[in-house]
Amino acid sequence: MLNLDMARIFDEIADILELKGENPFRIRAYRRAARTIETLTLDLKVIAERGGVDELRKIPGVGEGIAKKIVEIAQTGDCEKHRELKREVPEGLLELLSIPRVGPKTIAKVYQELGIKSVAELEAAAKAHKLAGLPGLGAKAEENILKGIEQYRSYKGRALLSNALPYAESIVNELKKLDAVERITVAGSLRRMRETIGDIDILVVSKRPKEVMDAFTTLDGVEDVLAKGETKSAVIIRGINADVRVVDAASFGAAAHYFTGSKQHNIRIRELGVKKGLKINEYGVFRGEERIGGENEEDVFASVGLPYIPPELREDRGEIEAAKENRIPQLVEVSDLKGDLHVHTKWSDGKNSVEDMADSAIGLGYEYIAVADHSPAVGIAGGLTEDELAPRREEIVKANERFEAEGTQFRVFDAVEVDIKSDFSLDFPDAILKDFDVVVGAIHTKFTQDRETMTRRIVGAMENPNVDIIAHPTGRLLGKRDPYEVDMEQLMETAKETGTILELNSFPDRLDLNDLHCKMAKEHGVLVAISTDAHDALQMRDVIRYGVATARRGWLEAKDVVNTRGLKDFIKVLKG
Ligand code: DGT
Ligand code: CA
Ligand code: CA
Repeated sequence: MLNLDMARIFDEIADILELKGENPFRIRAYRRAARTIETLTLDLKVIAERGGVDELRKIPGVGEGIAKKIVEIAQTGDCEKHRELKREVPEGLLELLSIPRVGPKTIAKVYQELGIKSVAELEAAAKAHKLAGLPGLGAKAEENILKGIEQYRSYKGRALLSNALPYAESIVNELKKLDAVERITVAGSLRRMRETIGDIDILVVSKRPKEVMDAFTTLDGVEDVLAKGETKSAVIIRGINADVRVVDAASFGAAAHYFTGSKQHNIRIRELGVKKGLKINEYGVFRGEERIGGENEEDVFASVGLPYIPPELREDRGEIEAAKENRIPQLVEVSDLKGDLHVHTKWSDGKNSVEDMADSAIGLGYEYIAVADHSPAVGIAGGLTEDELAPRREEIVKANERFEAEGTQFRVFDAVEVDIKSDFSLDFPDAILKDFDVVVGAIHTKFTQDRETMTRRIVGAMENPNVDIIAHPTGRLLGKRDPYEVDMEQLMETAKETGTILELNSFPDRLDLNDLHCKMAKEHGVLVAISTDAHDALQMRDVIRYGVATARRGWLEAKDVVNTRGLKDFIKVLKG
């Protein structure tokens, strides 16, 4: 039982309560618990066993009711409340909740009125215009539902990187404990750190494959064994497909290269091999019958005269040409970062105080953070009112005085995430904006304006000399909301002209800028800020790896990322 499994149970409870139209506060309590649990690094099962309810209640967002359920889940694998709720709703209905643009109220309505309980039934009813007659739904809603279903299908079967990576790491850690395992690596899209993952691919070197496969197919969380053999086994683990292949030591590097992909990259490498009279496949590099390499991945690249290419670049997006010319970038790493330029505190919708966030950042080895709480328009996020600006500023000044007194080289920037409104104005007047150290502009409303209007909103914000950074520039939520229409080329040009930084938001369902946009930014000479948008101190630490992974997929080096600069150099980059 991993923390993530517990989070999944609480999310499902919240889902069902939503379908039943229950009290929003109860629903929010389960969701909050799920989000907290997801990012905990402590093992909840261990805390539950050792400290019980009392110890669990010390975790923020975990009240008595939730704590009791955690103990129950730790002991039995599930809780009665969850089982009881699941009995109340038909199987397919929960799946409908994953469709973007379709809320629980609509689902409850179409179920009660028309008995709809599957995606296919919902689609058929929308196409036959049977929904338009229901109270509160119209032709527009039908159109929206059909679009949502289309979007849902395009993501279906793919997991967010953040959902797959912890499971893959736990599989690798478990299997590593076996004496029978000599070498092990993840491969596939996961090793390339794609934003979504079709399945988890793992490679093992072992002389006793049966032991490895026995262990793999009986791991905690395995829901189904799809295939079990000495060279390949496949399971469904916590809703995600995972395969393990056992290969010979002499083939490990070749197999790692082959199964890491991408397919397009592999094809290019194989063609280079053919030109040199070599056969390159998952077993090794061969000249005629003779194996000339394949134990290590480097062998494969060396056989075609190339230096090692990091997995994140293997998409046939120019990496082979770059390798030929010895231009493979020195990709940015988490340890290069010196600050986080977008975090929230209790002053808006964050969980922690300014000082808590700062202390946590110091623990990460950072030299600065920008606490960028929301502006008033983002009401649901507890946006800052003008009255709150002075006391908040005072708290920030105090924190900075403490660091100075202690001789800690650290600075909290008084920042704001100011809403870029649909009428092109910013949510605070310039007279207020100019007093912030860092201003982060962002769109949170009216995502459906046309491309020209959306572009003008952002360009206008960049042209404001007070705005330093544009947050999550395309507004997408993976699996939930498409990016809004925007002229990215124009954004890049204006960012360059105005010296505006573009954010790469590290939240696993945002990753916005995406990998391709990062590469564009680099080519335009636009600086990228890899920020977390953390709403608590643990998130600040835990989600940054996803942003860095995306930056690496976008070819970014430390010099392309503004928050790799030390405090003094960073200040010089700010406007004004
Ligand atoms: P995914 O799982 O859809 O997120 O993407 P991948 O890239 O992990 O793809 P997957 O799991 O189907 O296969 C793993 C790797 O195996 C893939 O990246 C490249 C390699 N591979 C699979 N099929 C082929 C193929 O037909 N030709 C070549 N050259 N490579 C292949
Ligand atoms: Ca895969
Ligand atoms: Ca696979």
